[in-house]
Amino acid sequence: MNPLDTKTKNTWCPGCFNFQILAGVKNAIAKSRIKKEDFAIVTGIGCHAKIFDYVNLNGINTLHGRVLPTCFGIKIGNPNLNVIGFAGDGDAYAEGMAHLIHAARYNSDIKYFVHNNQVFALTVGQPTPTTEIGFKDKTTPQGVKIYPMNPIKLMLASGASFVARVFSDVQQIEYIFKEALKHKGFAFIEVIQPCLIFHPESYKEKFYSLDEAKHDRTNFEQAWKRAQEFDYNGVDEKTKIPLGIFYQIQKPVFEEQYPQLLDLKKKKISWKDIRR
Ligand SMILES: Cc1ncc(C[n+]2csc(CCOP(=O)(O)OP(=O)(O)O)c2C)c(N)n1
Repeated sequence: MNPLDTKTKNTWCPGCFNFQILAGVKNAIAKSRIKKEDFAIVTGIGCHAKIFDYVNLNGINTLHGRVLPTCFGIKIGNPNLNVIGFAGDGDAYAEGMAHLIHAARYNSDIKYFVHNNQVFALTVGQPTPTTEIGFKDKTTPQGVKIYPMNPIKLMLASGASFVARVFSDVQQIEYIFKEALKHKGFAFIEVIQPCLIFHPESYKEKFYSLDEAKHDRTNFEQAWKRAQEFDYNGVDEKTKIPLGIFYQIQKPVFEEQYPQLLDLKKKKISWKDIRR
């Protein structure tokens, strides 16, 4: 058995793209050679959050919308931990929206994966802030009338130091997890994750990868331009959806600016000390 596996019965729908995310995360962690006990994971509430039960790592399955403050609490309690947050788009962009903006500002060394299926899936498919106009469910029989927000633009405007989008594909997750771990600071990763039941759009033929030779990820204007290519409001024959790292710069990291936290880092606290 893989040491990252758990015995919990998996209750995601058969074929759910969350399986791909899970496999990518496990592969990336195994290949990182970082010890299991040096990770902490935090999840919100929703289908995405079940990942907490399927990866054998320490952490907190927190309240809906509160993934980032929980990550931040863990990080400043023990800055040596690699803190990874997983949220749904409802979780991240509705209930947890204010935290997201401040996380980008703080630039604490947290890696944040948003499983964006453009619906509140666990509660059976209500629209979120990234659902397209016209989408119908029982709560919106006339269809959504409010234009969706663009999280990539929001993160750029909020000062995030690492902004990426990938599809829920094992290899893409592995790649971006590795890149995010290398990054010092807050890493925002949006994962396009079709919900087979309530929002099955896969956009597959619309994706293209940002060309690392042509796209300068340190250039804000280029990142902003690429971010505008997909506005989350459905697709037409002209739509192209960029995937990859839009933006990455080095900025002061929250934990490295406070002597108390630097001292804590030197102490190398372990989970055993906390459990005592
Ligand atoms: C504060 C609060 N509001 C609402 C809920 C009810 N609720 C539980 S799961 C969920 C949907 C989660 O959707 P999302 O975050 O997009 O994750 P997904 O299920 O799509 O992975 C909601 C609204 C809750 N648990 N707490």
